[in-house]
Amino acid sequence: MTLDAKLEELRRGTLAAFAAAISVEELEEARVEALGRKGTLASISKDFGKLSPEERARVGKLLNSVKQDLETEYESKKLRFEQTDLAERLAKEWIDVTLPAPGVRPGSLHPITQLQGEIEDLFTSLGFAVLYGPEVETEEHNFDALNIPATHPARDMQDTFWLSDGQLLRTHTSPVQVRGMRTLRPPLRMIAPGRVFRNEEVDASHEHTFYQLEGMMVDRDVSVANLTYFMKTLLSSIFKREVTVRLRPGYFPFVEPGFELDIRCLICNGEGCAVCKHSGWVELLPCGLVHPNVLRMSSIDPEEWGGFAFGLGLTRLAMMRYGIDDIRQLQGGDLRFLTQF
Ligand code: FA5
Repeated sequence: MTLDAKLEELRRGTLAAFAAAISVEELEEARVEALGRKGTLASISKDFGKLSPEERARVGKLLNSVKQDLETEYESKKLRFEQTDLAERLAKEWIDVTLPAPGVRPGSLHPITQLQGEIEDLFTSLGFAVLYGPEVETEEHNFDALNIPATHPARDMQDTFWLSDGQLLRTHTSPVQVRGMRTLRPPLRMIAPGRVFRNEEVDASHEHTFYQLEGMMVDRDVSVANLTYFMKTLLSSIFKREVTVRLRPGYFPFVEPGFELDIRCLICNGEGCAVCKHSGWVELLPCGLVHPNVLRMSSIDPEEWGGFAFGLGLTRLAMMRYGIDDIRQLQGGDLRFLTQF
């Protein structure tokens, strides 16, 4: 076989081997075999001495072109292997930097707990004690001692979960007023945050289990002016902005006179939405002056002492404060939602 033929054979054979290589190792093997120090090209070169000077120049050109072709093809295939390899590694090592870091995630307080803490701090600074009554209550504390005897139609206002032993799940935090009056004795200032239960149809603003915060002050010469002062102080501290409020007459057997303090809906700015039932107002804070019968039933003389009381809807207040348009979000325990606060 002539040297020309051997060189053409080497070019064809090696290009085919490069094309067939499925790994860098195979590619390298084919390169060493063709272009290595002891490779085919090196051994062909040994026969150069036998050629005439003209032939040597011609075949030398051919040899250089074969060598260059093979080296170029080798480099480009090697580069392709490296790129594929890199792409695979990147795909494998890809990380989502928006995912939470592994390990223990820090907990956070439920928005209602945060709000409760703030109100406790505020009222403590105003000289109020913080009381926590039981969730399972007696009928006497929840109703009778609050001027709601068994036959009173006001019992129907709070559809109650009764227990088989005659006790009940408290329907409001007002029974803690009774416990407070009986243990602290006047003059007294107390608040009582806690969970309450009603047999309610659940919707965007009603839950069967929700939170209230009761407040009570019993002293000499307590008037609606004192009540208004504390309510304004409370709302401006919570909302840290101007809120529009209105006082309506409201009926609760344990206060006289009784009021409903509504705030203009902060979800829709009063335009109407599911939370305010399209009225523009949200009922937040029933309140009033303590009924003389209630004082009497806790052995406090209404001739000497008077008081005010309020029952804040803590869950609804959290909705207004954080712009939450469905009460079920607060009760659902979904951490994706709750950890935003
Ligand atoms: C009472 O529970 C009275 N004990 C409040 C009171 C205390 C009046 C002291 C006077 C003096 P009412 O049923 O309106 O009242 O509930 C008080 C607040 O709890 C409401 O204004 C509302 O914000 C909230 N609330 C009532 N029902 C629900 C419910 N199903 N889901 C969420 N919040 C509710």
